[in-house]
Amino acid sequence: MNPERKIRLLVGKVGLDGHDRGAKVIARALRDGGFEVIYTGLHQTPEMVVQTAIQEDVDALCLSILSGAHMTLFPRVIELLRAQQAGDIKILGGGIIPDDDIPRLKEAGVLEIFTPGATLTSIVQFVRDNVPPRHLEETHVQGD
Ligand code: B12
Repeated sequence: MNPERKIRLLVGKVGLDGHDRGAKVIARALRDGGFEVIYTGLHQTPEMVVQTAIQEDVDALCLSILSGAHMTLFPRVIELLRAQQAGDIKILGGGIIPDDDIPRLKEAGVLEIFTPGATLTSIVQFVRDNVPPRHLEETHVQGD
């Protein structure tokens, strides 16, 4: 693997939530920020999003949830990632998420949550500072 490769991100929408404006805004901002971005589209199951994240070998999964189902969907996604030895994929989240839920989501394994008013610059900077490439150990050439 090329150690210079761009950080790869999956922007995902899980559940019945039809609010996709924020996800699209975030996907565009991250792409403009220099990352490789894949967007799942609406109405994915946690299983589908996790499968895509693994197949696309992303460094972080960026979930946008405005439906109120975050306390069910985030932990389920994390559980599925860990079950498939992909628990090192970072999870970022955003959307309509009450302040009281944020510490509990972080305890469950979400790296950071961004709510309405978060600037796109701060989100891009957070990814730069906190999402390292996975699989760095694979950069060793056999015989080294
Ligand atoms: C526009 C809107 C709609 C549009 C959606 C259009 C679309 N294609 O997205 C329409 C009219 C379709 C709609 C419908 C409904 N809506 Co509506 N909608 C809104 C509204 C007014 C704005 C959402 C928005 O687009 N904001 C602009 C984007 C850019 O902001 P954002 O998504 O919040 O993203 C920012 C941050 O949250 C963060 N972020 C978001 N995701 C992510 C992800 C990552 C990884 C990161 C890092 C950051 C991040 O970064 C962004 C920049 O700051 C909100 C109220 C509000 N003020 O938020 C209600 C709101 C979300 N809707 C609500 C509801 C209830 C509904 C309906 C159920 C209403 C109904 N009874 O029919 C339906 C559900 C439809 C469905 N199938 O899901 C509620 C949700 C309540 C809750 N979760 O507790 C809200 C909060 C209104 C309210 N105050 O009650 N809605």
